[in-house]
Amino acid sequence: SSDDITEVENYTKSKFAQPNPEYFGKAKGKNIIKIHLESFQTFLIDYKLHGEEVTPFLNSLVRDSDYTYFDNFFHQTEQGKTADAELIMDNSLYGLPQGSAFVTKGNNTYQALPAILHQQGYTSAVLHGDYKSFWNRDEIYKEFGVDEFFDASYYNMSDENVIGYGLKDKPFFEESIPMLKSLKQPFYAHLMSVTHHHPYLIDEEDATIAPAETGDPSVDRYFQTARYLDEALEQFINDLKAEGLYEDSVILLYGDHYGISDNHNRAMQELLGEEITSLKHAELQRVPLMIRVPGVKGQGVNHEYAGQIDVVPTLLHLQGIKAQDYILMGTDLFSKDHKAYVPFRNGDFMTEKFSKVDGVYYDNATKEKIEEPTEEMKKVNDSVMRDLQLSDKVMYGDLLRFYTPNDSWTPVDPKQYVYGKQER
Ligand code: GP9
Ligand code: MN
Repeated sequence: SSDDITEVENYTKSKFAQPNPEYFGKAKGKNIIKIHLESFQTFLIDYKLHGEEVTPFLNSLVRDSDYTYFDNFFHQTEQGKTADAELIMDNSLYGLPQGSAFVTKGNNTYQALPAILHQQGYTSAVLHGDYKSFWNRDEIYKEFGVDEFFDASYYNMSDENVIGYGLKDKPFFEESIPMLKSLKQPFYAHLMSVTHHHPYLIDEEDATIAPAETGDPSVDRYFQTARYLDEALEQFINDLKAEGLYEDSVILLYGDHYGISDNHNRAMQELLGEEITSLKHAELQRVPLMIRVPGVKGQGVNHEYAGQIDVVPTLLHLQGIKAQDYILMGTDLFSKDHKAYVPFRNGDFMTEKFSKVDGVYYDNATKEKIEEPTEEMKKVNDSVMRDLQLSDKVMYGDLLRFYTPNDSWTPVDPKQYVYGKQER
């Protein structure tokens, strides 16, 4: 009911983090190019296999003075995997404890980033080399207000172009360039790679690094598909530059979720040279976040503890849009008031100094279990529970139906959107 949404609104307003004036409005009117790094975990950054960098291009972005790289950024997904990452990163609401909200809450009302940006004159697009109905995208994107969905039907899906779940990353990024050029500017474009996906299949001619040698085949290939993605990205960034689409665009790269589950701890142990305890496994849930804002110097490596939930308020403030008008569970990464705790969907969490993993508190420095949590730990735990509980209330109750962000808000009309090439 509208009482319930008032409770949520009071909460999100109370945890609102004031924007940092050095960043507020700096990306107003700029194109936003958001790049999904499928199954990409942070441990790959600067990792060397057989004495070689696995992802030299992404490593170079970490050192590029235009970029800010968050090395303590975590995914917060559950069973919805990619779809959870998309939901969280476009809505600053959590996925559900079970199943995929994309599927079960695909007809809820949302006030998602594409719709918010639409109010500022933006066109939004998702580009992805799989078919539109996967994860129910073709339904929920309408609720998000995604203007164009370039799914597999727009790409050359011939046999030699496809492996695993869909189109190979190199042809995907290459064929995406004219689609980006066709968009009315400013645009918010979300490009989703897919080759670096379990079980990490790769054609021999695409493999430019030898597999690892743990004897666990999917783990061993994980490095080869990561290298392939890295090469595809380098090509894409070069193409954006050549087409004049790079210079004045925000570039954001993120990992959606882990690629190596805890079924592969033996192999991971061998690769990382340390035991994969429950705490270590939680620490491995880091995924990269890199952001480049034209005209703003990068910070190099930013060590703030943060999660996918924080991306929407960050982007809104870069646009000069007041994030407190919206129901958002995260806080702006560039704000000095950013809330530096990372809830996981099961109620565990991560902070710089301590964490809760499988319900047990740990001291991150000593790696020891903590029998009696401190007041500070209990406070973080309460905030985590509240975030998840109120987000669930919004999702299960479809509460954004009852919420009007501001006077100029026009609710999204899902009937206005049609996706897929054949139907046009
Ligand atoms: C498929 C792709 C994979 O379209 O996004 O989704 P995932 O299995 O990672 O959730
Ligand atoms: Mn995924």
